[in-house]
Amino acid sequence: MMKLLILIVVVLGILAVAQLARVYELTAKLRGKREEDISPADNRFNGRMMWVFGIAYFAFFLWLVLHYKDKMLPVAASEQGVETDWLMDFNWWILLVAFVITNVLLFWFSGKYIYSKDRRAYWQPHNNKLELAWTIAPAAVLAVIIIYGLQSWNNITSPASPDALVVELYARQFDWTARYPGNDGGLGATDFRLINGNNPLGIVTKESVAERIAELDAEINSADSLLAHAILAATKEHELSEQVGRMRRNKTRIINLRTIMELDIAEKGEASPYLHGADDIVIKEFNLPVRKEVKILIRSQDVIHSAYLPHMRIQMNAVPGMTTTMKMVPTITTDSMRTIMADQEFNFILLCNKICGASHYNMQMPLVVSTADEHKAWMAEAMKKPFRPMAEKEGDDKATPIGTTNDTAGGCACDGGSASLDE
Ligand SMILES: [Cu+2]
Repeated sequence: MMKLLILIVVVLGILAVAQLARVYELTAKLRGKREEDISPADNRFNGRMMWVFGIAYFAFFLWLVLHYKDKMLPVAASEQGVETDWLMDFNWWILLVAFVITNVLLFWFSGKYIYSKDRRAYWQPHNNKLELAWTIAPAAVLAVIIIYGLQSWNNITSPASPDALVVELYARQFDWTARYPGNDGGLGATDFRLINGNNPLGIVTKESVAERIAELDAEINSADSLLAHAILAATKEHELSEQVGRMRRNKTRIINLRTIMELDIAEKGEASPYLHGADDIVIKEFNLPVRKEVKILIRSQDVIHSAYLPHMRIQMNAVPGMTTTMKMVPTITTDSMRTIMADQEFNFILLCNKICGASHYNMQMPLVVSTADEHKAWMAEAMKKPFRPMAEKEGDDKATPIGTTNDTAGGCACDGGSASLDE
């Protein structure tokens, strides 16, 4: 109701001003005054109003800064975040200086140099020195910003040290899964063709390859017998035989993968990534030890997502078909941050920062930063837990659009999306 009243007042106000302007125009006409004739008093009034507006403008700017100060992100909780904040503040200061100088001059000059009959404007068609100055000054400032920015970027994307903790974040519509290396200290190889309910990240091991081949065999057999014995509509029959063709091609590729795996193991022995997957910890929790460098590997199953940790000030796209990476060193534990924020419910958060579909807004996972000992205990606990298949996540299937891996029309939870991607 209040809003409606305000709206009515505003509309009536605008109408009143319009009517006043109209009255002014008519009286001016009656007095035989031309519209282009502007008296020195008018000029002076407009000049003063430019000053008044300038002051109001800066006052409003100051109010905005102070009012929304506490709505900003809290202190950066990683080494990289501190540097990113420096870079951001550096940019703000440059902007602030340019903003104040240009706007003070704009309003001051408009008020001061109002039209006067006795004054002629200075005509300066060209000035090389001036041109040079205002080209070089911004170029130099930009160069500094770019060099500084590249340095910060390298600090996040350059190779991590060999003893960094490695964690993989796996994105799909619409959740995150984390993968930690097990006791062998290395992450296993992955292949999207192996993705199924038991192996949501497609980790390649001898067992998972055998399991997937057996699964495909069973599906091919049942589809074949359906084709041989059931009476089907022509379109359905066509669809089904296409599907069998896809599954057969998929199987061939997995058999190729098996050969590659065997050759790699024969060549590299224990160092082969195909031997490291069996003990990987696949988990719907994200836990990092404080003050330890972490190398984050990021993959996506379906569309482009983006792993964003606002409190750490880092972000990297998750791109299907490739692994992206970033590194950071968390510096504040969740507990300390709760004290800093005076909020016992506070949690660091991993967000998806790329609009990736209907439930994008809810694609998130809390991050717990703990002490080294707490993290060790958490890892020990995590190793014991069997992985809870992704499909159990409540309400998930409703939000998943057609064409992703939940599309079971292909008869298999993993075939529809991946097979069509390949052909
Ligand atoms: Cu997403």
